[in-house]
Amino acid sequence: LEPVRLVDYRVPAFLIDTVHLDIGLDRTQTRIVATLAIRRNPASEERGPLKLDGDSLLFVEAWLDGVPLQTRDCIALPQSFTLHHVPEGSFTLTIETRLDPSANTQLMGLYRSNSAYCTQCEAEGFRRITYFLDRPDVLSVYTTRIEASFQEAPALLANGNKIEDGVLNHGRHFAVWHDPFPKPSYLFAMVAGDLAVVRDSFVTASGRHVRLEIYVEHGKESRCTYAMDALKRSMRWDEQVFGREYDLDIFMIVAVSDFNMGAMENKGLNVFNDKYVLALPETATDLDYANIEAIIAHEYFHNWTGNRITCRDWFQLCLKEGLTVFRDQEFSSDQRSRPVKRINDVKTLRSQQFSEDGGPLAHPVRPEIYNEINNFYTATVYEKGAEVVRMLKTLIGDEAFGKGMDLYFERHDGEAVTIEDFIACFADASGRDLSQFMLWYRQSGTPEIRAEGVWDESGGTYALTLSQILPATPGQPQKQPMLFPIRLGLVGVKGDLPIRLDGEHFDGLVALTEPQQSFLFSDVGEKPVPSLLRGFSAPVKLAVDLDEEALLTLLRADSDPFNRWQAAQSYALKLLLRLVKDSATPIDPRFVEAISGILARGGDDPAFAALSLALPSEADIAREIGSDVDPQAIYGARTKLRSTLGSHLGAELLRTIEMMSIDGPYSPQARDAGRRSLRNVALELACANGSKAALAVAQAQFDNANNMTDEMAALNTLALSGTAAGEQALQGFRERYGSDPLVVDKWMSVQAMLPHETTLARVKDLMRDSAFSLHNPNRVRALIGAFSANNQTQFNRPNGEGYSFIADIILSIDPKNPQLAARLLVAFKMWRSLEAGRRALAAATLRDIAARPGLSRDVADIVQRSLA
Ligand code: B3K
Ligand code: ZN
Repeated sequence: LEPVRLVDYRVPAFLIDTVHLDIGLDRTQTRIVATLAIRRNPASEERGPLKLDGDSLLFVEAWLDGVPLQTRDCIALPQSFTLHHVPEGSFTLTIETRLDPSANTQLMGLYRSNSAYCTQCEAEGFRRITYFLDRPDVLSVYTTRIEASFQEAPALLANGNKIEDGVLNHGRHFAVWHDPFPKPSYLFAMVAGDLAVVRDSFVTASGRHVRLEIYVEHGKESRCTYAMDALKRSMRWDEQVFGREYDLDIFMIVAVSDFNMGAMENKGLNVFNDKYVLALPETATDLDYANIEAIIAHEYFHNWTGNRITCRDWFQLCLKEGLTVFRDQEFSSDQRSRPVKRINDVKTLRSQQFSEDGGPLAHPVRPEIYNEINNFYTATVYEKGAEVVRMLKTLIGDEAFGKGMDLYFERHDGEAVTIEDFIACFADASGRDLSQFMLWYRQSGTPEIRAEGVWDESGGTYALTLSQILPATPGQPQKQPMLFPIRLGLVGVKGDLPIRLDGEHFDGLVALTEPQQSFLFSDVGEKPVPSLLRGFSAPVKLAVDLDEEALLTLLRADSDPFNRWQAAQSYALKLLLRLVKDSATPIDPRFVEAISGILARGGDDPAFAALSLALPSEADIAREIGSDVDPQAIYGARTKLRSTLGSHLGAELLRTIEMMSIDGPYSPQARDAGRRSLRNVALELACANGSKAALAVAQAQFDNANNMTDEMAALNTLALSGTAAGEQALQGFRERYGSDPLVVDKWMSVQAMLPHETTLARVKDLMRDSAFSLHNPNRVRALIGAFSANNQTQFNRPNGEGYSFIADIILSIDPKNPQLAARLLVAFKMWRSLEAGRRALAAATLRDIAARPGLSRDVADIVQRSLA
């Protein structure tokens, strides 16, 4: 593999001011004629020939300023096009290529999904359509003419505004789209097909009218209502909170069923995985609704953070992704409950990002080297990238952060920039030196913060010592001390103590900049419990020795909701770790009592209570143990704690289930979703000891639910019980929803995640189900991905069968869709922390994959880094 390095960045030797694309659609013989207005980049020293990127292209012909090029003038290969003698000044280069969209199984470039044509260009898919300087710092104004059979593709869409359309001979028609905003090639998109459209409109703050259109398969129109509503709320929110207005006359979203990721922010024409657009109460869960809201917002917000201001190179991916995730998190917090959103985001961060950062695939938020850029759309770039923006806001304060954002938009609109450019805006706005802060972009690994406190009763002081430990990560044995915003408070029996730091009223925030630092708080009249890292103010592992009593104090009296939740988690984790070591450890009655207390107060904030009741996951426990992990022992410990809680709290759980039931029609709003989540967590716990009464409640819920959230929760609980009723429910569900792929995906996932001995055989059976296909990423992720990523005991079967099963699937998908195959392979990211037997089997499986000839770059890169 040939790595690409940040230090090798050079400005482009040529600029492409305009692009005219002429696309003649045909299922197997699509004709592309690209006319590029090119000139040498005055900022570049390079004087050589013009070399354009290509990927598997079939060249037909080329013209220079309208004159056909001879074979001696240029070399056209599948992977590149070179023009030897470049004219002085501006010139036009016209290149014709042929594509076979039907044969495109990678889902990059121009491909077919069901009966529609669509494109995906980020990161390097445009070069699969035509030869180009396919890099994000080449910004061009695009005009796209699409021609197709009217019957096959009545809808012809591309970026920008439609400037012309018309009817042609032989049943063909055309449309011309013009996008006035210069953009990099990765934001190009084109869609054509026989699609239904749902229309709405939006008036911007300055009074401009914008047409909104969502395109879906015929018959799915009624499933777009929520997405459209989320879009309008996103547009308003970005005006109100970031002062950003939409800029074209039309904004379109297309839902397709074959898509490698969640969605894509192409200028004015977002393309979505249909899973993140389509929703009806009877087909989508509360989580689906929340995801739709967040992803619609995320892609829309990219219009400013990503599109108007884009990345100079792919190393800067977090410039747009970390910032846009931060923005969508803030949006969801404002639309729903801020503490609940924060807890959920931290759960995702810990499960996805901390595990990545602690294993062989660890990389900085801004990587400095890559083999395959598609493998860097990671939790580190996205989720940790968002945490870095959040920390910046915490450090410099809301006002300076707002000014910094305004400055960023003002200074860099229309440019392709770097993280340094971004951070400079905040340094300028706040007057702060942010050079140490930059280490968050450069140093990989999850820092550990150790805290120790000493209370001096007679002097009424509390000395808190914080130290930072920065573990070695791939390629980074040594690290420099980093800057951490630590929100904290001291909590007494009745709540937060009003304390002073260095004689001043303490505002709740300290900055840790040294390897070790002490802070002396005064006015501490009673023995305090430190509440550290409030709101999870930095993405770190916190090591602080709090005993059970201290955790109970926080759980009861901390003013910070995140740390109240964290106290319950930490308590459960303490218990679980003891149970993993010794399964005979008795369950601490104070914990059961605390859970009972959470149940009793559940009605105050059901969503929050539900999160507090949910025990740390098997993966959470594994991460905490860190090495020589035995997934079966973890499962056993967690099962024992769940069933003990179920037995001790049976009556209270049933009461909560009853209290949280909702009369009337389904609403996806946070209030009702919170009640359902508490009800369903309680249901799962109540059934954990096999209680007949509780299982009967689950059965009734399964039979009578008026929404997919409750139906799925009941199905999951029944299936987990391993009873005949569970099997019957699974069968009934399949019969009920057989024709709805997105719902059948859920049914597949539930079964793939069952922690039962029979699950692997079941998954193999399900692969023969008519609804399954190895070609569709959603199907593969629902069944195979759910098994490998979310079934700790069965994926990690002690005999290695789980590993070899996944390896075979990866190898069979790789030739068709390398991105999908590489994603599945990431399931091995924690292999080094397993106990010796499983570790050896996982290593053997990885080595076997690595030894196969003809691996894609995507898979080769992941497997090599995993083994390094
Ligand atoms: N920018 C796209 C991701 C593209 C992934 C390419 N392999 C979606 C998003 O983050 O909004
Ligand atoms: Zn994004």
